[in-house]
Amino acid sequence: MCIFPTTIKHPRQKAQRGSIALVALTALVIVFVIGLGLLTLGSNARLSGKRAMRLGGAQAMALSGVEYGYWQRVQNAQPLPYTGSRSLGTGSFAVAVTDNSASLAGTVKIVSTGTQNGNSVKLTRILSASTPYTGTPYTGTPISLPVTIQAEDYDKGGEGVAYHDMDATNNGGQYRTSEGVDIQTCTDTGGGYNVGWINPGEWMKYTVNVTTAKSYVVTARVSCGYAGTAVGTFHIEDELGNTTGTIPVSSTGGWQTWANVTATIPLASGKHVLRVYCETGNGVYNINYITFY
Ligand SMILES: [Ca+2]
Ligand SMILES: [Ca+2]
Repeated sequence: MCIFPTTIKHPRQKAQRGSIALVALTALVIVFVIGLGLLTLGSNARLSGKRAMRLGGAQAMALSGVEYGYWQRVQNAQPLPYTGSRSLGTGSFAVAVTDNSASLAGTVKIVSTGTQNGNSVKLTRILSASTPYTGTPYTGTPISLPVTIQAEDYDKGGEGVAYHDMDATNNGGQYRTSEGVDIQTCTDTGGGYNVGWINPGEWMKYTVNVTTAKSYVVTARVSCGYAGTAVGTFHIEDELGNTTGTIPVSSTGGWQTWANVTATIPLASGKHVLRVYCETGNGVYNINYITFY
């Protein structure tokens, strides 16, 4: 019977072998071992779970540092070697990115080290450096945060690079008429334009420069003309992925009736490429602008 880990042994089991009342004692021993085994197994599982949880958290944070280093090098085109640090939750991780020519050409070696809850973590990863981000800021200069970003001022670089849109036509016919993002005239306070006809899986990127590292309050100026309970959702990503979490948009009473929805996004200082990503809702909402303060 092998229902217990092979490492669990009871010291009395050997001592009691060969006893006259073999059958009775064996039965007793079996019952005892089962009890002890269950206790030991449960205790080990709890301890392992706690250790795994703590170490897993630290490793995840170190991994985030690695991803950050990779992004700084590849997406943000930092020259090598790159060294930096990344604050993540309660931990801070040093990141070093160097050429990995010693092993494989066209790859970078990233080492992330830090501590969390007393655990020292060092993570080394080799990643390909073959896909740098080629989009550029709409005005030619990264948008400096804190600031208001107009939705229609997404980066230059075209479909699949600076944005993704389901069709190549600008269905609103305004502002950037040769591109696929759908832009129309906006009658919200301040005028200008808004992005509309937004479908799940569509996205826009914005190259920003963060001068003050902090958790920014994100306020998106949105509208939704559906009268019912239709709800669309989107989120904003940085190099570490979905950072704001899902932001829902419900009816505002009209396609040019505007309201604010808010979230938060922690950003380290330096250059970032933010991506506004539509999760759900076929043309359910418009976006005029998004503020980061
Ligand atoms: Ca379109
Ligand atoms: Ca706008």
